[in-house]
Amino acid sequence: NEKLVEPGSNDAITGCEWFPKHIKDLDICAKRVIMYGAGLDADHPGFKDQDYRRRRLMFAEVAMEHKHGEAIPRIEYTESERKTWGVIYRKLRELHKKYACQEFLDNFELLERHCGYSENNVPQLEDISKFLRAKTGFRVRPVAGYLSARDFLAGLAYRVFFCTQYVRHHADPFYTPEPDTVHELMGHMALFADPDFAQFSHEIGLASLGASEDDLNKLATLYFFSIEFGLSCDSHTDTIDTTGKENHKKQPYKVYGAGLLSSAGELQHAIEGEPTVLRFDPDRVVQQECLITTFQTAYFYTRNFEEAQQKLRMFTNNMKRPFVVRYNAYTESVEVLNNQ
Ligand code: NLE
Ligand code: FE2
Repeated sequence: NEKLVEPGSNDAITGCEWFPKHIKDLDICAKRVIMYGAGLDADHPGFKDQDYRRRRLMFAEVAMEHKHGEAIPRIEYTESERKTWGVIYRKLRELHKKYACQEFLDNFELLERHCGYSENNVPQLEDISKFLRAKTGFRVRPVAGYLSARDFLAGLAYRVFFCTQYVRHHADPFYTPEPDTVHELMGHMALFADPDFAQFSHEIGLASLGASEDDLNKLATLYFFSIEFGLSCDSHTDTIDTTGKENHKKQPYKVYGAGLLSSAGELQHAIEGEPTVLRFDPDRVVQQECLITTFQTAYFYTRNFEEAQQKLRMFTNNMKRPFVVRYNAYTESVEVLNNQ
């Protein structure tokens, strides 16, 4: 008696597109994988590797069978997977120390202390989920591949982050176009332990519930250029010349975006290369195209997460929805108000 809701279905309560009203409804979102999952595209480095494909099938099954409230199955990673993890871990930790923002570095140390993070061990989602819950109320659950932006962002409204559990193919350790557990664990997890960052993520999620197609795309773009590819810049060193031209060479940016912090290749490109770096102004950000198989050509920065939060709020306040949502943390559900 699985509940299935087709993507694009109308919502009985609001008349807008269906969205989860209770954290348990994320079981529906989690199943609607749109890319990769068990089947791999022909240009994926693991496409011709039969062992890798079999392995991915197993991960897809684990994710598809998972239900809200259950313990996340522990994975016994293979020697090859642990080796890939180790190679990336060593490389990234060096780069993190130079380029990651302080909140990331501090929380990463906690992950090393409490969640089994080390170059010799791929940490388990269940341990991280417990840790994050105690810090900010965030938790993770396994997912088989890419979800639609709508399903993915809905998770954030409930402080739930959908996490892949498989390891990228060993042929390409320093950049992968699809999320994998290295991206989630090395890139995302640390900042979900930061209260301001958690709040920012939660608010993007809430704004996405029942949003119009157009607004949803804008929110997905804001998510992309902050949580995935965001830079920060301490106020003391923030210098913008009067011509309004922002020169990244004057500004020692720090990185907080997970897509950068999990990719040695793109992290170096973002800081040592000469990409365009602009202020995170939502009206400008939403015009930028999200590139998912190549490095970004532009990145956006805020002074800190509080500023990102303020700017996001100004933006979402102007979004039109024929109802108001209120998150109830006691019942882990969303109340729909003033529905017209
Ligand atoms: N490009 C990232 C990496 O190689 O870790 C993954 C990005 C997933 C959105
Ligand atoms: Fe990600």
